Amino acid sequence: MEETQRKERRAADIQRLRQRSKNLRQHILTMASGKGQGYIGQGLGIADILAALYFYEMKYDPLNPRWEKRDRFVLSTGHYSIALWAALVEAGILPASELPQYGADQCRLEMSTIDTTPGVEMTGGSLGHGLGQAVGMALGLRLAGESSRVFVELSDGELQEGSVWEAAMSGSHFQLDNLVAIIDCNGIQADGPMVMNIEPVADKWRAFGWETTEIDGNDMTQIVAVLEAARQPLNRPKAIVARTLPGKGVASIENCEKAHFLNTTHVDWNQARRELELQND
Ligand SMILES: Cc1ncc(C[n+]2csc(CCOP(=O)(O)OP(=O)(O)O)c2C)c(N)n1
Repeated sequence: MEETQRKERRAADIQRLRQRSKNLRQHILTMASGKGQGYIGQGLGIADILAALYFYEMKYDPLNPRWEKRDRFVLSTGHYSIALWAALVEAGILPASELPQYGADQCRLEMSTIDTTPGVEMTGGSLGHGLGQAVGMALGLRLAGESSRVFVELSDGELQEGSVWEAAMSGSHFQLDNLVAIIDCNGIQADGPMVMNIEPVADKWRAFGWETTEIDGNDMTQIVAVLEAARQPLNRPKAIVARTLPGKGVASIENCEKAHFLNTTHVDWNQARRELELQND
């Protein structure tokens, strides 16, 4: 009986999170249709992971984004900001009325993250710095005796930066149990496939001493399971290698050859919104 109840609760959680993913993707479409361009493929690809982080795993206070006991989310790839804005709107930290301003001059929803916008831990733009900052945050929190955790997103192209591996080495050296890295492996880099081969990604993280799991980053059941497993104290940081599909959920964007920075004159927004609504994964 208990097992049946547990399974039912889990199925309800997954359904609820899938709805959150859809909401995030709708917010992304609102931003993209306003601007007519942006890093839309990456945003749609990583929406499931952000939905799980913000609505299943992380603790934060929408009314007080600087709450000292919050878990930290570091978006290392500043150009993925569109996904973070969607999550922060859905979490009630930013108002939905600002979505159409994405990428406009003087707005808070910049095309690359800026830490003056509520809910943002790190200004992004220059790749290769998020993990180092996340290591520092995790170490600082532990030294302060805080139980807060640090989640950091990285991209596959970013793994070509040497600074990532210095930080990876220190994360395991300091046995940062409170640190979880999520590597968004969407298979693209700038305007084409990966420039330099980075495989086997999971083996590299294991070699650097991280507890590593590889998942389908668009499968909510797998995302929830790996986040739960990452709570386990093992005296080492956790890496989640997430394979995602750029443009996930909108066929005309999924099929784009150059999905890194999209001009969206070809996208029929009403059709895209309907597609998202009809999805029952
Ligand atoms: C240090 C640094 N070098 C180069 C760039 C320029 N740049 C911006 S996005 C990008 C592609 C990075 O690969 P990835 O994040 O995997 O690509 P995506 O999935 O967004 O296509 C590059 C090279 C940068 N922002 N920072």
